[in-house]
Amino acid sequence: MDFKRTDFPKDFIFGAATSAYQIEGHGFGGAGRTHWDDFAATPGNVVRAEHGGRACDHYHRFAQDLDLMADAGFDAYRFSTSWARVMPDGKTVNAAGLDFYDRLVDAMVDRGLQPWLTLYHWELPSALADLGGWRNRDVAGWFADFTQAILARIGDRVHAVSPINEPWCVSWLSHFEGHHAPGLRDIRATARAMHHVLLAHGTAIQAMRAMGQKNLGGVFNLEWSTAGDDSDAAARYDAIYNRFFLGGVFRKEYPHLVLDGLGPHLPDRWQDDFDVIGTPLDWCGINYYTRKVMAQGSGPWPHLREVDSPLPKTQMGWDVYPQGLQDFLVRTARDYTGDLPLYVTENGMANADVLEDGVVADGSRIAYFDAHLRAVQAAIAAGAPVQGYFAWSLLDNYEWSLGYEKRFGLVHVDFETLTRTPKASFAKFKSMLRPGS
Ligand code: IFM
Repeated sequence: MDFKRTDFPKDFIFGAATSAYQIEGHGFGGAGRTHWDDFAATPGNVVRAEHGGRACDHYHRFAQDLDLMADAGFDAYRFSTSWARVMPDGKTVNAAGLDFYDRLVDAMVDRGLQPWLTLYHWELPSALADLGGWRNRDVAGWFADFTQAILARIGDRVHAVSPINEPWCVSWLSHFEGHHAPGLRDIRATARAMHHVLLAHGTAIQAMRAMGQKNLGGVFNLEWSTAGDDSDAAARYDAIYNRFFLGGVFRKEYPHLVLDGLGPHLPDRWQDDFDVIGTPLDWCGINYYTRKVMAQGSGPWPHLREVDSPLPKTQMGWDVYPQGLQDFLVRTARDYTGDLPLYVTENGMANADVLEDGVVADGSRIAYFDAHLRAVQAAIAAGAPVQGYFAWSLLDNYEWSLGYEKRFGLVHVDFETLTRTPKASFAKFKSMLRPGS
């Protein structure tokens, strides 16, 4: 990973990303209960029933964490705001919550870091989950109110905004597979959540446009699917995971391979919502980690079966497949976004890191970043308008249902003492971004 800034286009930005519930410490500052607290409290849902109550204590240590961002020479910090911190019951403002994000954004600006805001990264207030959460169409209006409350306070200083991180995770992973809060396995709930998450995205974009907010985008997690047989299973997986969300936002259509299963369960007159869902954006963010090999399965729709793959794996058990990032960047521009700027808004790997004598030698993570940054260069050479790259994540943090065991950070966190130790991968970014420092 021996890049120079000049190996990337002029004005290409480098950043690192985090999210509120994963690092802040939700027990502090008057934040309300979230559906992740409920999910984690149910035995068996989360490794060791771990939750985000303290996490990395970023709530109190954010200055130190942003010093690390600046020390590495990053241009931008992608962070999120917790709905339940700002509105503990989902609707009423907690002044301490807004004050926290005000201080946080000031601290970014003071250090010369562009604040890249994600409004929602998964901590739905429990009070709204009780009203049906993402299954309830009213979520779009509640989310617009939250959006306005945040932007009225910090919108003057944020550089870019996206409403919702990874709509596939908010809907399919959480309502069909049951692996994330609220832990449902229900096709009807899934269809509604998938549609409503896009409706909420578009409603928030319109609310922000009305406030004069600039530089608005959407962030999609994409996972490549390789055919494991000669059926259309890989295309079905691709349609559910990737093309449903990109298609709704950029083409105002859902793929027929998804409608085959979800069509009967979508809300009435769903087609009428496409003008809101497809409200034009200023950029598109792609979160990319891995691929899967998919074949025809024998279970109910979507009849999918994952096939073992020979590729090297990360600590998550995910294939290392940088070609997928290159192909997604090129394909997204070609099929969905045209000349719109693309950003890799998350990319990174979990690794079983060991801290020894103050050093974390995470060579496999360095190799992962190296290969994926080369994939970005190849996509740019092929004409994809990629303008930035954010590593996931600045800190080791709460990896949702996998608790604190999976380490994605550039900076090691000791979850007993909360000591931060920059890893070798952090040093690599620093030598690229601040040569000779
Ligand atoms: O930790 C998550 C993050 O919250 C969303 N994108 C994927 C990361 C790794 O699983």
